[in-house]
Amino acid sequence: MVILGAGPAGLVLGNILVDRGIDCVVLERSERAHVQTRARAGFLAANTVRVLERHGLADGLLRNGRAHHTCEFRTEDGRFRLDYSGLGLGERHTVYPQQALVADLVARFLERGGQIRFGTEALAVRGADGEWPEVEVREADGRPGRWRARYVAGCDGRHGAARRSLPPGTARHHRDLDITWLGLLADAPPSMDAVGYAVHERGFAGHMARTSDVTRYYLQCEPGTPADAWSDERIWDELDLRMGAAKYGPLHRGRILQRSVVELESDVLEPLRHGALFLAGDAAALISPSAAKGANLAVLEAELLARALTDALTIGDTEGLDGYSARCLTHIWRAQEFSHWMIGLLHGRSGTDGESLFHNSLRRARLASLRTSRSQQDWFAEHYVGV
Ligand code: RFL
Repeated sequence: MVILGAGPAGLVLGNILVDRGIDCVVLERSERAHVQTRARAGFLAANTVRVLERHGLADGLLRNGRAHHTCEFRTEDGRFRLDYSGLGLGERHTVYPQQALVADLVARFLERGGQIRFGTEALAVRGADGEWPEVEVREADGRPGRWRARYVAGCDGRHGAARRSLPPGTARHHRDLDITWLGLLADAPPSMDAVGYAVHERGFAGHMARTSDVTRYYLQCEPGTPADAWSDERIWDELDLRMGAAKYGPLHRGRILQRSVVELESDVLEPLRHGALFLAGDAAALISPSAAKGANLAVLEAELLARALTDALTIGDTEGLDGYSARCLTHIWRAQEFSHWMIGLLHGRSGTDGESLFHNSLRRARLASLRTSRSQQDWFAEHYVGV
């Protein structure tokens, strides 16, 4: 078995397969130090934690992760909090930085006897419609190479080789939202004990804890804004303004450790199987980070694929592989639906034309329902923390 990519999808898949005695190699373009320090997600859904626990992959997050169950909306009509552990299915998130999870998964995979080829870039998957597909690679020493396997899992993200190797005619459902965020990692403790969502006429601002010393912030900006366009001071002033620091208390400031431009964009490939090539994680579908679903879907899909591959490779039962794409797509589309609902909730429009005014009034009504309707809050909680 060849797995492309050592992110959450590829590493969960690899860990489960190796644990079941299936020989597999992970080909990863980057170096180990890079994948173990790449800060991205942090909010793991209850189901994700259950999957990781089931396969002996949750020691680190159970030891060092922190339970999280409240979000706070700050709007033109005041602020309100939802404790989602008391709503919907009564579940909560575990906050654990994605890079820490990846480091745990790499260590466990190697302990279990798995092989990871860091610095090895997959270039193309050939012959996926045959029995033994091949992956063409550039090895760590720069030389070309080939890996053959009974199956290939494309867990190499949105720009990976798996997507590039799909046959013509693969459907790509795509939506570009024309909304841009600055994704910021601040060397500062969280400023509140909740995820903060500020809906402001100047744009969206978000606050999400990562560790006791590091906090993620998002700041909506004009599309095309370069990551370094704003000074640290301007960033903090703008966050203060949008999050209503004058009214609700100042934010804990600190050095901005990392900044990236996040274009809100979603896509889903269909189907997720092409012969012996299977897609999982961001390679299968890209989901904007507004509802923190990407890493959670990656883990869920990895478990489904691992089960199906184990049945195929150990007892020759291919029913799971045949149903893999349809099963995952059901989860993916539900997550996309909720993520787009969140995008509509969190972003206003700046124009004064009829369309913008209508959008902003709908958004306000949606927030009012969420503030006052228990059934709406239950619905929100179930989808917010679930995958
Ligand atoms: P990854 O993590 O991108 O891993 C793919 C791996 O493949 C490697 N690769 C290749 N290797 C070999 N050959 C090639 N040709 C290759 N091309 C790429 C890459 O180096 C990499 O190591 O994909 P995976 O495993 O599918 O996991 C998906 C998640 O990483 C992603 O969905 C989340 O980070 C999204 N996301 C969030 N998801 C959540 O569930 N909760 C969150 O709170 C959350 N916050 C976020 C996020 C994504 C963000 N960014 C990246 C926009 C916050 C941010 C800022």
